[in-house]
Amino acid sequence: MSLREQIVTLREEIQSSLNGIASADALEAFRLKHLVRKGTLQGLVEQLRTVPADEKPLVGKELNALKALAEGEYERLQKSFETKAAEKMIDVTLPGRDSEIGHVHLITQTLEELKRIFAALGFTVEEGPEIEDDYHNFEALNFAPDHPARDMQDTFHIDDPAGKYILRTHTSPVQIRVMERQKPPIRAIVPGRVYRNEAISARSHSIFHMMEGLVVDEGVTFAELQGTLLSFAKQFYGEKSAVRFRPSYFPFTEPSAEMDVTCYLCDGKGCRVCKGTGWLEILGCGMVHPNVLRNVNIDPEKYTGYAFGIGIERTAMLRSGIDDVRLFYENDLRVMKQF
Ligand code: 2U9
Repeated sequence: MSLREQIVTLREEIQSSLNGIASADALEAFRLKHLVRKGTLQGLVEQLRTVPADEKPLVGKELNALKALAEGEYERLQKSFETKAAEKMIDVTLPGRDSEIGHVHLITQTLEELKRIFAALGFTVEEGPEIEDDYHNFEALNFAPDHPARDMQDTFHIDDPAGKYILRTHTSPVQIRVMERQKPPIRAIVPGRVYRNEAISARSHSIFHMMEGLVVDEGVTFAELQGTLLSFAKQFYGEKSAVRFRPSYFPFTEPSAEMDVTCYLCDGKGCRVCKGTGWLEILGCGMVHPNVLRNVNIDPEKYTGYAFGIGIERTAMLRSGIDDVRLFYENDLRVMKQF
């Protein structure tokens, strides 16, 4: 084979093996075969002596071009393997990356704390369905048939054939179910999610959480309600807290009241949060209406009861300084991480 033919053959071999080089080891094998002093290229260079003088410049040029190609490609591949190796190396001097650990949502934290306080006061925790019927959500609770809360506008209705089901607007139907299956003494709290068809704003949302309480037994009085809720307020808002009761109205309680607690931010002196009054409205309460007891076959002549309801979002907002309920449901980590 003439030297020119050998150059062509070697070029093909070099080119095809360059294409297949995928590791630093393969590249080293390539170098040892072609680029060292006893390698294929140098072997051809040595044969140049045997080429007739008039062909030498051309053949020499071709051989040089092949050498330049092989060496150039070798260097390019070597560099790329070096960068890949460097990228794989771990810099042990860099600070470690913390893995992010999630935590319980502020609404859940608030519910957990309320449950803990009332469990210590002897309350059991009860749960019930979020899809309710009109009877348990309204009728059994002494809502008049034409009460505005029963309006299609205020309540979410389920698209069922009988048109009977709704999303519960409060957790009170659960207490009805508890009394239907259990006779007094009853001492229960009911935390849960409720739904109202309201325009969503900073103050109200179509989904929110509440926790209600119910105590039914012989001889239960408004004084017992006051003592229990004062104990709760001191544990939740601080030992120094005082409470006051203002008359109110709910269909399911009579008499009904709103309970205020002294503003824990200004100790009752008046500030931005309590709007200068020194008091924060924190819950509604009252003595269970005799009609409600009758509806679940509990004799109101023998038994009395009290009940209360706490809005969780409102409670969490008061304590955390969050001023927009929508933030609870947007799950923006910049907000979530603060609580
Ligand atoms: C039964 C009998 C009585 C539950 C009560 C309130 C007062 C009350 C609101 C607080 C803020 C709901 O989240 S909120 O909008 N609740 O003011 N709730 S008494 O009374 C009951 C419940 C069930 C069988």
